[in-house]
Amino acid sequence: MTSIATAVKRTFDEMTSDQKQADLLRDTVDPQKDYPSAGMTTMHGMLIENPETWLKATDPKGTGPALLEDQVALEKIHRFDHEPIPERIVHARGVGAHGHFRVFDETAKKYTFAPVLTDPSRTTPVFVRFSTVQGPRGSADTVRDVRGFATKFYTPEGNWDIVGNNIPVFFIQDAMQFPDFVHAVKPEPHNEVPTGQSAHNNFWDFVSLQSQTTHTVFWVMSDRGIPRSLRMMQGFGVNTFTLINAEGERHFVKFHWTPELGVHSLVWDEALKINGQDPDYHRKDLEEAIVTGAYPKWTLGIQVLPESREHEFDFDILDATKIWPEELVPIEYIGEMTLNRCVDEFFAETEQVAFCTSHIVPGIGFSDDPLLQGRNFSYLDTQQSRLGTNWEQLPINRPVCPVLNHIRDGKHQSKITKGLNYWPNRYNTLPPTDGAKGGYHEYAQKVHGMKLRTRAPKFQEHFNQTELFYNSLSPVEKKHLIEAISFELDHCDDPVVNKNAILLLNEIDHEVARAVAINVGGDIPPKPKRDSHKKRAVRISQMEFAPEKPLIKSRRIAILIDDGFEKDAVEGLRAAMKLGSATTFIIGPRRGEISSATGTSVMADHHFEGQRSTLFDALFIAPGSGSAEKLRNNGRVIHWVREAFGHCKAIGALGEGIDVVRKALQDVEGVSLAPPSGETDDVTVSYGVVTAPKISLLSAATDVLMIGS
Ligand code: HDD
Repeated sequence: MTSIATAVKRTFDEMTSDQKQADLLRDTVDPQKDYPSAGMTTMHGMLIENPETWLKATDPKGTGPALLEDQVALEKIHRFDHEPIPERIVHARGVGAHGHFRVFDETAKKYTFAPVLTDPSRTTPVFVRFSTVQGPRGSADTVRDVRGFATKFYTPEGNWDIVGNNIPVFFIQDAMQFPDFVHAVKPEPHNEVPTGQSAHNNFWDFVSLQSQTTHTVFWVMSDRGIPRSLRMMQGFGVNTFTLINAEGERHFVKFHWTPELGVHSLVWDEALKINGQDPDYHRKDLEEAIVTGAYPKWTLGIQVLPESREHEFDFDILDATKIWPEELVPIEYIGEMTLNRCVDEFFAETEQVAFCTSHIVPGIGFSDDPLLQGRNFSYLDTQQSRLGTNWEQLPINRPVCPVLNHIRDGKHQSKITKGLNYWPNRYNTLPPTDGAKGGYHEYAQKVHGMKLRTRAPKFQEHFNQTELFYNSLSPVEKKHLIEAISFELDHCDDPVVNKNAILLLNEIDHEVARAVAINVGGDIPPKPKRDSHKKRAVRISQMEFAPEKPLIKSRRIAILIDDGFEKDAVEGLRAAMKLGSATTFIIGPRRGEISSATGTSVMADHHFEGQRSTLFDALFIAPGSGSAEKLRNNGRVIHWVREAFGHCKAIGALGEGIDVVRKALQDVEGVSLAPPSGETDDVTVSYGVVTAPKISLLSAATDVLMIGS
């Protein structure tokens, strides 16, 4: 058997500059590599003779009762029975990845002395977990929901967690209401329906009675609630935190993650279909991007306000249902995060990772945001019940710096600490560290007041920013929002709920209320008393997040072929797409070799029935008369093209492939299938024209078709 020493050696050989990865390797075992000739053992290390058959009291025929004395069998079954741990009460379904964070320069030094935000020579390892909120662990990825975006920075000063979402505001202002809100959005208690959806009576009942929820409800009902990819969404810390600089001054701060690829969404019909076609769509998308080297990236931005400006606005800056509009408080972009490594084992890493808003490092502080104050308790508490007392010792959770204190024992204690377990002690071991030497020094905030269960006056206003959000959307985004609310209310069969919801919508925008009422058969409310302010804000519409230089990086392009296709055209397209870091997939009549017109063949990645157009960003129909003829007469292929067209995807075709598109779309009103004039080296991918690297093959062709928006 290969010795433990070999495993240890591998650990050190494989150490990387990523401190956290090196740390995790201490606990990572790869039996195939580390113990190639070892045999299976019990949990106490004894070699097992037969892991397949329970010990029996047999008769000569080999049958007989199983014996309870079989310790190997008992251990196997016992450990299996105890595999599940409580799933997260919210954000149960998630996917995680490793990466790193680096600041560009010392911009943030004005505000904080935290090296993670100010030292450009530092590379901080991170672990990010994305999640949906409502559904259980086994629910689908593309449901309409808020997405969690939680980041753990492993810094030498301790772990720092930003436990954020892809939406900058939250449903409620005070943590005391969280259990009610979660009970309302979760499946209804009598029948545990619906899974992964907010389209039900209880959710809309709660929100229609709580106008503070409207701002976030509008964000979720917009296209933000159905992201195309976890890599194409923003992240927000949501709560207001504070930064403390070397001079001891405090600033309020909001954290923003902005994706390199822009902000993109599915259309609702796609989202619904993908839920069934590939419930793991977002998980696989993240893995595919990392494995193919199209590493997801976000810049970290901060919105900062000195203490002196706290009361300057018509909203309270500590109210988590409000944004700080960028016109009022511009964002400073200070660093970049890259995700570049998938997990080795889902349970040990993604399931056991535990985030806490209370995990901060010197130079960063909390604020009196009442939602944050409650969160700081809840996360700590929930990890105890999910993972047990010593959850911070789990490899994915432990910091890269030493953890030294007099806290001891508890279930599953895995550290053996020598010496005394109390402070003060006669040896002066582990003395407290002064703020000047790096100890966490609490900011001397002035506190005075009465003990009251109350909310600050500006917390009472709930509609201005909801309207601001709606006004700032593009016409198509507004249309989607109205359709989304109409879908949700269609699933609420209690007339009281519908009536209240429509009345609440009316407070925000009469036209929205009217349109929804017509769709769901409700009464059209009279014009509201509140005067609309008609204001708009920048960078609310996701259309405003297109990258400066459009990208096709990581986009999935399906190339439809059949026997007799033109191989040069397909290979040329694939090469060109690869240059732009897009991924191409050959879809054919079978998953196997497909012969080209010249006799050579290519392997199809999938067959027409194995995948659907919904799973790709663009389609290309290969030229070649034999291929086109078969494709044209294949109902499923015609459906691929029509469906992709319906979802506003780019469709490209060359030569005879154009006839396939022509046939699929012949009866679609307003579609002109004339080849485009002029430049032909533009490749259009959904949600924006994207210039691909010059595709000489396409340019040289006489007959080229590109449709898309
Ligand atoms: Fe929370 C999980 C984000 C309000 C209580 N929350 C959780 C996760 C994210 C958020 C991303 C998943 C973390 C992971 O991947 O493990 N939560 C938010 C945001 C909020 C918010 C952005 C508003 C600003 N949460 C919030 C409140 C409470 C909680 C007000 C309770 C008072 N949240 C929890 C929790 C969870 C959680 C019950 C479940 C699992 C966990 O913590 O680790 O404690």
